[in-house]
Amino acid sequence: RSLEDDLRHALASNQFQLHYQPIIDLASKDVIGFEALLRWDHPARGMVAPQDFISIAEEIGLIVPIGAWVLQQACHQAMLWPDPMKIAVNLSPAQFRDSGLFETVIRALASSQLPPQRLELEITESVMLLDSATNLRTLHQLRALGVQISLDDFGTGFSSLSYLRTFPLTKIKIDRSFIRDLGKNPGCLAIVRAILRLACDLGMRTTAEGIETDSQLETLRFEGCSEGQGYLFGRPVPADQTTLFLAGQR
Ligand code: G
Ligand code: G
Ligand code: MN
Ligand code: NA
Repeated sequence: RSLEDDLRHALASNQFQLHYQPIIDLASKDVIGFEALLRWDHPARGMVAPQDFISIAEEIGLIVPIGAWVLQQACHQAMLWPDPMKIAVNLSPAQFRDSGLFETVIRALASSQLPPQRLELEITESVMLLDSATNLRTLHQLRALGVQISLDDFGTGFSSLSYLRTFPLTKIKIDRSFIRDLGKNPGCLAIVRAILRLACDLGMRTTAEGIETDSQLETLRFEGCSEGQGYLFGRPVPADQTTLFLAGQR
């Protein structure tokens, strides 16, 4: 059977799991939340990575029910962490093409009782480029609830900077390609500085993705980046291991 056929049965067969990667406040080094990352435990192939199935799920419309499951699961998990620990959930542009996205978020918040301020939705630049009027309205509705909106993988897409002003974003996540070469390539430092300055002046928080070394961490703290994520702090782990990150503090 094809991966596509298997994907159609994966949700009902409970083959999806969420892993959680810690997000750190760079000033205090406290864990302030986690990003939920989808995993598919395929009965024959083992763990299938998101890049190998998300695009298929998008093409055949399955990302809508899968995305709804992710939101439910992530919000319920976040309720097991101390308030105000946050949960970040990735949204695919295809979920915006479905008119039920706002209702889906409302349902996940209502059934979990998670305060909306503790939910961060990660969107990519393509959400601002395509159907931007409709998506802008949906994002304003979500912001009005108190839900936070992060722009993921920033710097790699094709959007214009003017979207940063028009869209109700609360955070910019700097793509890990800029962090990787921070110490080697002076151009990367220049770009990271410019993004941090821009985000600060627009009143947004910043997360640096893919921090792997102490030297990257120190540079980003010095430059005023608010939050960080990466293997230096922790890899994505199953839900039951998130408490280990939290036990270490307070
Ligand atoms: O851990 P990593 O390989 O998990 O994730 C790879 C990519 O898959 C990330 O860029 C992320 O945006 C995407 N991704 C992970 N989980 C989800 C999810 O629940 N929904 C969507 N739409 N994308 C996800
Ligand atoms: O695009 P998004 O940021 O949502 O994807 C997160 C992806 O980045 C996941 O695949 C996750 O496993 C990966 N990731 C997280 N931290 C690091 C890191 O420090 N180094 C590298 N190479 N990948 C990372
Ligand atoms: Mn992300
Ligand atoms: Na990213």
